[in-house]
Amino acid sequence: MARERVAEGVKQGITSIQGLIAQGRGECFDYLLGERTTPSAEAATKAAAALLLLAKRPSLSVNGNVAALAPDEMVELAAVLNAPLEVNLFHRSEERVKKIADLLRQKGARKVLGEHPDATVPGLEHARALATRGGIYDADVVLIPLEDGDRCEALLSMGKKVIAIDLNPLSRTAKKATVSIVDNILRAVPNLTKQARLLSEVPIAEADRAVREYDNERVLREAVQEIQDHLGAQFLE
Ligand code: PTJ
Repeated sequence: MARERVAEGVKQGITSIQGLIAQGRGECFDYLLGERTTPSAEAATKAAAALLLLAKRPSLSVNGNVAALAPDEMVELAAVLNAPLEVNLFHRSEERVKKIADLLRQKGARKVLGEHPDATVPGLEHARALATRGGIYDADVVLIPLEDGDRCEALLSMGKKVIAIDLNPLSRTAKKATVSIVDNILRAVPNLTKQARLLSEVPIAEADRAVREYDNERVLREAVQEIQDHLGAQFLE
């Protein structure tokens, strides 16, 4: 089903052709993880929700794969956090930016940025550096699902906290991000919304603690161990 959504995204001009390769890689890692939300991903999701709730200016990045796979889910998360969605493409074309922005608005998004970038992220080649003030450019916490390593590092260099959603626990993005959710975006974003709702109903100290106690390197080691355990269990069957 997810593969069909991404293929349809390419046909509609929403997803890049390279997005198909990213989808294939994601499917492979999801298979290795057992196509489930693991305990380490749960822990990362709670810390990510806490970071987003504590943020002064959270911002959510949307690319062609995210728009094909989870547009409704991203719009709902943005509403719960009262955060803007920003279309931010690696293989940028103005036409694709507009199609994705239109799709998000059609799904009910209140604030969609990215069509009129007015700033650049230092350290990236021009088209890939484009960002918007009031969105990713001056956000303190940015959610980057299915993102490449250079962009993740460039945002961190600006002093931002970066939350990645990436099924590959060995990717540069996952290793560098402040919080890496090693889970399928289809499961991760609804879980993130649920956690954000739960945390917003308890004292703020709970969110503070979730952030303070979080250790991304430990979570990534656990994700790799979860893959090994899952594969080991396959051989025992
Ligand atoms: O729309 P654009 O032009 O911005 O391009 C978007 C892609 C995704 C093509 C671009 O950012 C890219 O090339 O990304 P990468 O370097 O292929 O990284 C994508 C990462 O997302 C890989 O580590 C995949 O394993 C992971 N991934 C793929 N599908 C999913 C996923 N992670 C979570 N959920 C998925 N469904």
